[in-house]
Amino acid sequence: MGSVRRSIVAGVLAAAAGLAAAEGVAAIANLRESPVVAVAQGVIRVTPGPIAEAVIGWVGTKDKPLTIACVVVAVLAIGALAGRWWDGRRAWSLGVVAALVVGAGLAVLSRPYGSVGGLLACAAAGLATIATLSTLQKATESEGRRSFLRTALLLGLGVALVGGGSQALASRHRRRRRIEQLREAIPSTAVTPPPGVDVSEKLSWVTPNRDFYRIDTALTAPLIDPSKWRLRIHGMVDRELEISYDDLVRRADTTAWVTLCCVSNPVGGDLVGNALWGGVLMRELLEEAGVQDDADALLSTSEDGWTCGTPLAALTDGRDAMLALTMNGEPLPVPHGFPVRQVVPGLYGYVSATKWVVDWEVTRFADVEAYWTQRGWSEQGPVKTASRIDVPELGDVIAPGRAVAAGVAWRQHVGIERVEVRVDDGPWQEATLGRVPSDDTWVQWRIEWDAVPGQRRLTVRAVDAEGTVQTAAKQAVLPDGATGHDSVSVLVR
Ligand SMILES: Nc1nc2c(c(=O)[nH]1)N[C@H]1C(S)=C(S)[C@@H](COP(=O)(O)O)O[C@H]1N2
Ligand SMILES: [Mo]
Repeated sequence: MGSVRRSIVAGVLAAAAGLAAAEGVAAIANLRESPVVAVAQGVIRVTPGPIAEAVIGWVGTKDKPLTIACVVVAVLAIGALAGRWWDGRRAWSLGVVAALVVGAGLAVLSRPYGSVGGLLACAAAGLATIATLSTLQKATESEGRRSFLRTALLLGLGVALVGGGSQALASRHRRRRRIEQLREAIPSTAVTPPPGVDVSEKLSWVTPNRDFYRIDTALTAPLIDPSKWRLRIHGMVDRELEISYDDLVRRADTTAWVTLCCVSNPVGGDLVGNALWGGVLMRELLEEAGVQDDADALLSTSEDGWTCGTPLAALTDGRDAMLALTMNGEPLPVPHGFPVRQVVPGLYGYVSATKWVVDWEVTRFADVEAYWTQRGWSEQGPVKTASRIDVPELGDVIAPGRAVAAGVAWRQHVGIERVEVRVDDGPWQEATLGRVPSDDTWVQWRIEWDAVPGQRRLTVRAVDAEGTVQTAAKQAVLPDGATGHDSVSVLVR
């Protein structure tokens, strides 16, 4: 191995040793997240909205592991640089390592639970990196190439052991099991959908919890013990309140079917789901706190520091805006906000559906900016009319004759009056609609059409309960939700 390559290998190995040391300290100190995760969260936080959007559009919900992998690769690459400069430009090399440590330290401090332990883990990473570089250099100097390889292998083994061991030991895994046990101890109830909602055996009007889309900025879902959970209500209120989980359980008297969707859902996309939510109406708590006249916004914050601005009007106008404790009869799954989240019919999730919510500040839109608003998304996020074709699917080959098309349409809290489908550029034909318990859910549609041989394109559009026809104008998801008609091409043969 030439000396250049050797120095790069040494640098990568040293960076890996640093990562392993950081994980080790994080595990021993019971840190909630290691510096790597803190840095990855920092990356997510500073990523501009359009880029975040493009990445989610591209890799979907694999964005989380991908972000962590990018951070690890970047650290190893920077390590390679430090290794390259170790002989000859020592000061530069040390500078690179120091910059990495300081950067990670800042990321740790920027987290809502940044701690001394996190800083120690960063320092340990720096020390391990430098120690590895100097050990490898000494090995090479005293005995040459063979010794370098032997030492590098031994160090590599050590890194793998420490890194792997600390992952296994990490308190997060134990804590996850404990919170999961607490969650499972909460009774569930079986839920049956209202009659007539399903119009096709290929569709499910209820989205089972395990299939429900998940979108959030948390690399690791917050693990909250319900007995320790509190919601603090403050700001422009007559009385500050602090609510416990037991308070909510005692008061929980509302259930409602509500379809939740993401502003990042592209036309035809699946970032939308329908569930029965159970909990406490938000307006009851707001009334108890006494909202002052000139307030117009609720800024809610999650346990991991994500923020959301919701118009107070939507929370107090009588709709089923809820602090939800249950989802389809079960306590909320951890990734969906256990123990408590918000659900507000008619608004996209980013302006309404705070998961792991712990803080309510009654305020004014003029005075605050929430997480996604800071990144270019619209301040207000009413759901736009949307419709989707689920049957047939793209690329399906269909026999000529009578064929079935089916899907869903939604405009929560306004309702869908009609769904129309056309084949190629033919006339719009009215589909049959499934029943719905309220205007707050999606509605299924179904239609039979004459499949004539050839390549055929089906297009769908909805008309909302106000009589407005869903626009064909294509708009991207930024800044306030996509528009345009969903269509699917199939071969009839
Ligand atoms: N704490 C927290 N809550 C959050 C988010 C988040 O990033 N963090 N994302 C919101 C967005 S953008 C959407 S679309 C919904 C998604 O809820 P789900 O993951 O349960 O489907 O949660 C909302 N609540
Ligand atoms: Mo979203």
